Amino acid sequence: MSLKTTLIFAGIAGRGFSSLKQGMDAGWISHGLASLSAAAKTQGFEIDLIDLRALNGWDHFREILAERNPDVVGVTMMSVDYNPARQAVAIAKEVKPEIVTIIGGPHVTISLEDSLRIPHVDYLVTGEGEVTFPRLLQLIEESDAPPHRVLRGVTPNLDAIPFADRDLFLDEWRKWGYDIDSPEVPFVEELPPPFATIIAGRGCIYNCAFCKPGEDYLFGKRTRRRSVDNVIQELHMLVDKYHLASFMFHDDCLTEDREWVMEFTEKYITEGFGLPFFCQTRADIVVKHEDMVARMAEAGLRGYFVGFESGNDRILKFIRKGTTAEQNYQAARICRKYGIAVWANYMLGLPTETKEEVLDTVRLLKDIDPDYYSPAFFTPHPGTDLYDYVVEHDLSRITDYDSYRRNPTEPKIKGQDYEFLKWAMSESQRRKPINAFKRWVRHQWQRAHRATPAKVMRKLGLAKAT
Ligand code: B12
Repeated sequence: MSLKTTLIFAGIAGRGFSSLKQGMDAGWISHGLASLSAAAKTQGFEIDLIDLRALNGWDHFREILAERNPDVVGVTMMSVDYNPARQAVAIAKEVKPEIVTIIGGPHVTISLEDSLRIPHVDYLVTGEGEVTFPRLLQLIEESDAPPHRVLRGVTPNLDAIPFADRDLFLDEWRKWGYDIDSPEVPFVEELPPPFATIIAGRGCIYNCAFCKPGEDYLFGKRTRRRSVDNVIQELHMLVDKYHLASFMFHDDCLTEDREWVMEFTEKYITEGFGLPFFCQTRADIVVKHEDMVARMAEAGLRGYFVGFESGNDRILKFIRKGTTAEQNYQAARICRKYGIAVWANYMLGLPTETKEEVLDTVRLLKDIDPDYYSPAFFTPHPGTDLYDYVVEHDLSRITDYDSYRRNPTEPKIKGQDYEFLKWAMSESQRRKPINAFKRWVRHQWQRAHRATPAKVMRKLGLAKAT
């Protein structure tokens, strides 16, 4: 086939150009693009990548694009990527007016009307792209392009699509002199390189008002998970090909499916993997399924991302989290019991939230003493019920797409005192001296003994040897 397609990763809203390898925003692949690439390559298409994080500016992009001279560009975008994605499309048409431009990703799906206003876009694909993107390339190649600009992606069978094309990113990064010894950049000491992220399923059964219904438009209301065997096969491939030493699941809430987790951990143990990993969970699940937590720790789980969100029950109810402050406290205790590091996700400055309620969250964080803090100023994202609430009540202070980025730097909504929130955010991360000391001892001990929770449990006779 002669059609040449360049995929463009425009994720520079956070750290800008020349940012590759700086933290998770700039050190991880886009599974969306890696999966589209794998699907299109399997059908014989020639695909490469331009990752804006590796370039030094827009002139550099212009130069590289002219050199590559693709027939088609495909750009992915979250809402936060709107400005660089729009700019990339405009430059592509400027460099080569006959180029075909296609955009897709969460923003296109969730805010289609807004995306339709982006100039110079030939096709917009909503939903998932593994089936529809190669089909569209085929039609473009046969000069039989569809008459409609908007195509709804056909939902793929997750076991039938090829594994994410990690080399799409690695090969590109290497071209720019980045010495890559790990498919992706590890971000915590529990997960040594070579490290990779992996996705076992798409969608989430919960209904949090800061996320839903937006994500349902992308993946549907229910979660679709790959079979355990398919995920195990990918892990074998990652170990063989990249000597994988640790990984994390990107799934919104891997632990929502207890049956899947039990089957996975059983096979993971039987097949002798033993690699440490992290995944996302919820406080209520940890509390209700302590046996599953224990099993995961035995298998190699070293850390949970927990969406604690708040230490106040009214706020937890307001955001439809479906958990309680008490469950947050209990979940942290259970994690500690099994030696599982806690990565605490939480938000400050929600609509209607009072200073007293913010202080409940500060207290929660001080008490649970997480290993890692991941705070945010509440940010209303298009397509979510809380976004609609903010619009209805005229509360938004977001004036540009760049403000959807992580790492709170600026006010997001009216009615909140951001000086106070900044103080609360730093106070929430100030450890009590006793906790700082306990943490230091724990880390020294783990380092000295190269101990994983699973090894410690086996030593203490709390788990079977594998
Ligand atoms: C991993 C992840 C991250 C990683 C990003 C890693 C990376 N390099 O991309 C990190 C942790 C850095 C991150 C950060 C943020 N994230 Co995030 N993240 C995710 C998560 C959990 C998984 C993404 C993923 O890999 N999905 C699986 C792949 C296969 O799906 P996909 O990317 O959507 O791609 C498919 C389709 O969209 C489509 N498609 C995508 N691109 C294209 C392009 C073309 C041409 C076509 C045809 C099709 C197509 O086909 C793909 C295959 O089916 C999602 C939730 C989720 N479950 O998806 C949130 C999600 C994408 N993140 C979100 C948000 C809000 C953020 C933050 C803004 C949060 C914050 N305030 O800090 C930051 C922004 C970071 C920044 N750039 O500054 C939102 C986006 C909502 C929106 N309206 O844009 C999501 C949907 C979560 C949610 N429900 O709120 N995130």
